[in-house]
Amino acid sequence: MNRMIILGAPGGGKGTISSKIVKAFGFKHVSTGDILRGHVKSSSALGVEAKKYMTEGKLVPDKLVVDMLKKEVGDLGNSSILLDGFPRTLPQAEMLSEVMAIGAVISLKIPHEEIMRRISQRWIHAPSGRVYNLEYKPPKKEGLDDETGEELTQRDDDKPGFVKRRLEDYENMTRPLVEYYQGKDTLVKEFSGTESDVIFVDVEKWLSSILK
Ligand code: G5P
Ligand code: MG
Repeated sequence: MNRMIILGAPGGGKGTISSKIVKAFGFKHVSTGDILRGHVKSSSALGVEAKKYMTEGKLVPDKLVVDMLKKEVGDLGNSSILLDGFPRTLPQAEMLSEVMAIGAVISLKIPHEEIMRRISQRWIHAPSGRVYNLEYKPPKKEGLDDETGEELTQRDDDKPGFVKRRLEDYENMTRPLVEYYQGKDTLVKEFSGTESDVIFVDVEKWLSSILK
């Protein structure tokens, strides 16, 4: 039970709820989006390739992401892992099953209108992946990261046209994974709502009951 996935549409609060799970249950948070943005920032070979897709909100090819993930989790030994943003397609899920057994899946179901509103207000600290929202979680000083004081930026793929495409890809390619895992020996629980703090109360209860 020490390997979990958090699934949910772009802007659905995966990162926000993951950081609460990490604090409460001590999982290591592995977000493929954050890792990919790190590669783009450092202009590694992978970053240069991934950028072509990411800036337009398209999924990065499966093989690139799977190889990256294998490297990332290979260094983590037996620690508890929470995968955020991976797997995103059926082939990724199949490849993941060869690397680790998934004990539980948290699936977030958030209305798309709420997501469009949130994303327009999102600012991030790119080096750490810390996420802010002008309305929900504003930085202490406008435009600056709370911990380092460095500048916050907006994500290229948060432009409204790209967000629409990301939501469609989620429905077509990622959401079917809920059924995929329901058909396996994996606990799957769906959480719906519009407020991450409220949703987390239920997530925490559920995790406390299954992680006993
Ligand atoms: P990412 O980085 O995985 P997405 O698109 O799946 O990107 P994203 O946008 O990071 O997901 P999230 O983590 O689900 O969203 O949501 P979040 O950041 O916590 O919350 C969104 C905003 O809402 C924030 O500003 C937050 O503060 C605010 N918020 C949260 N809760 C509330 C609330 O209750 N109320 C309010 N008002 N606001 C709230 O992937 C990026 C790209 O990387 C590539 C793809 O190109 C992808 O598009 N990629 C992959 N490609 C292929 N395969 C993979 N496995 C890939 N993984 C990444
Ligand atoms: Mg995220």
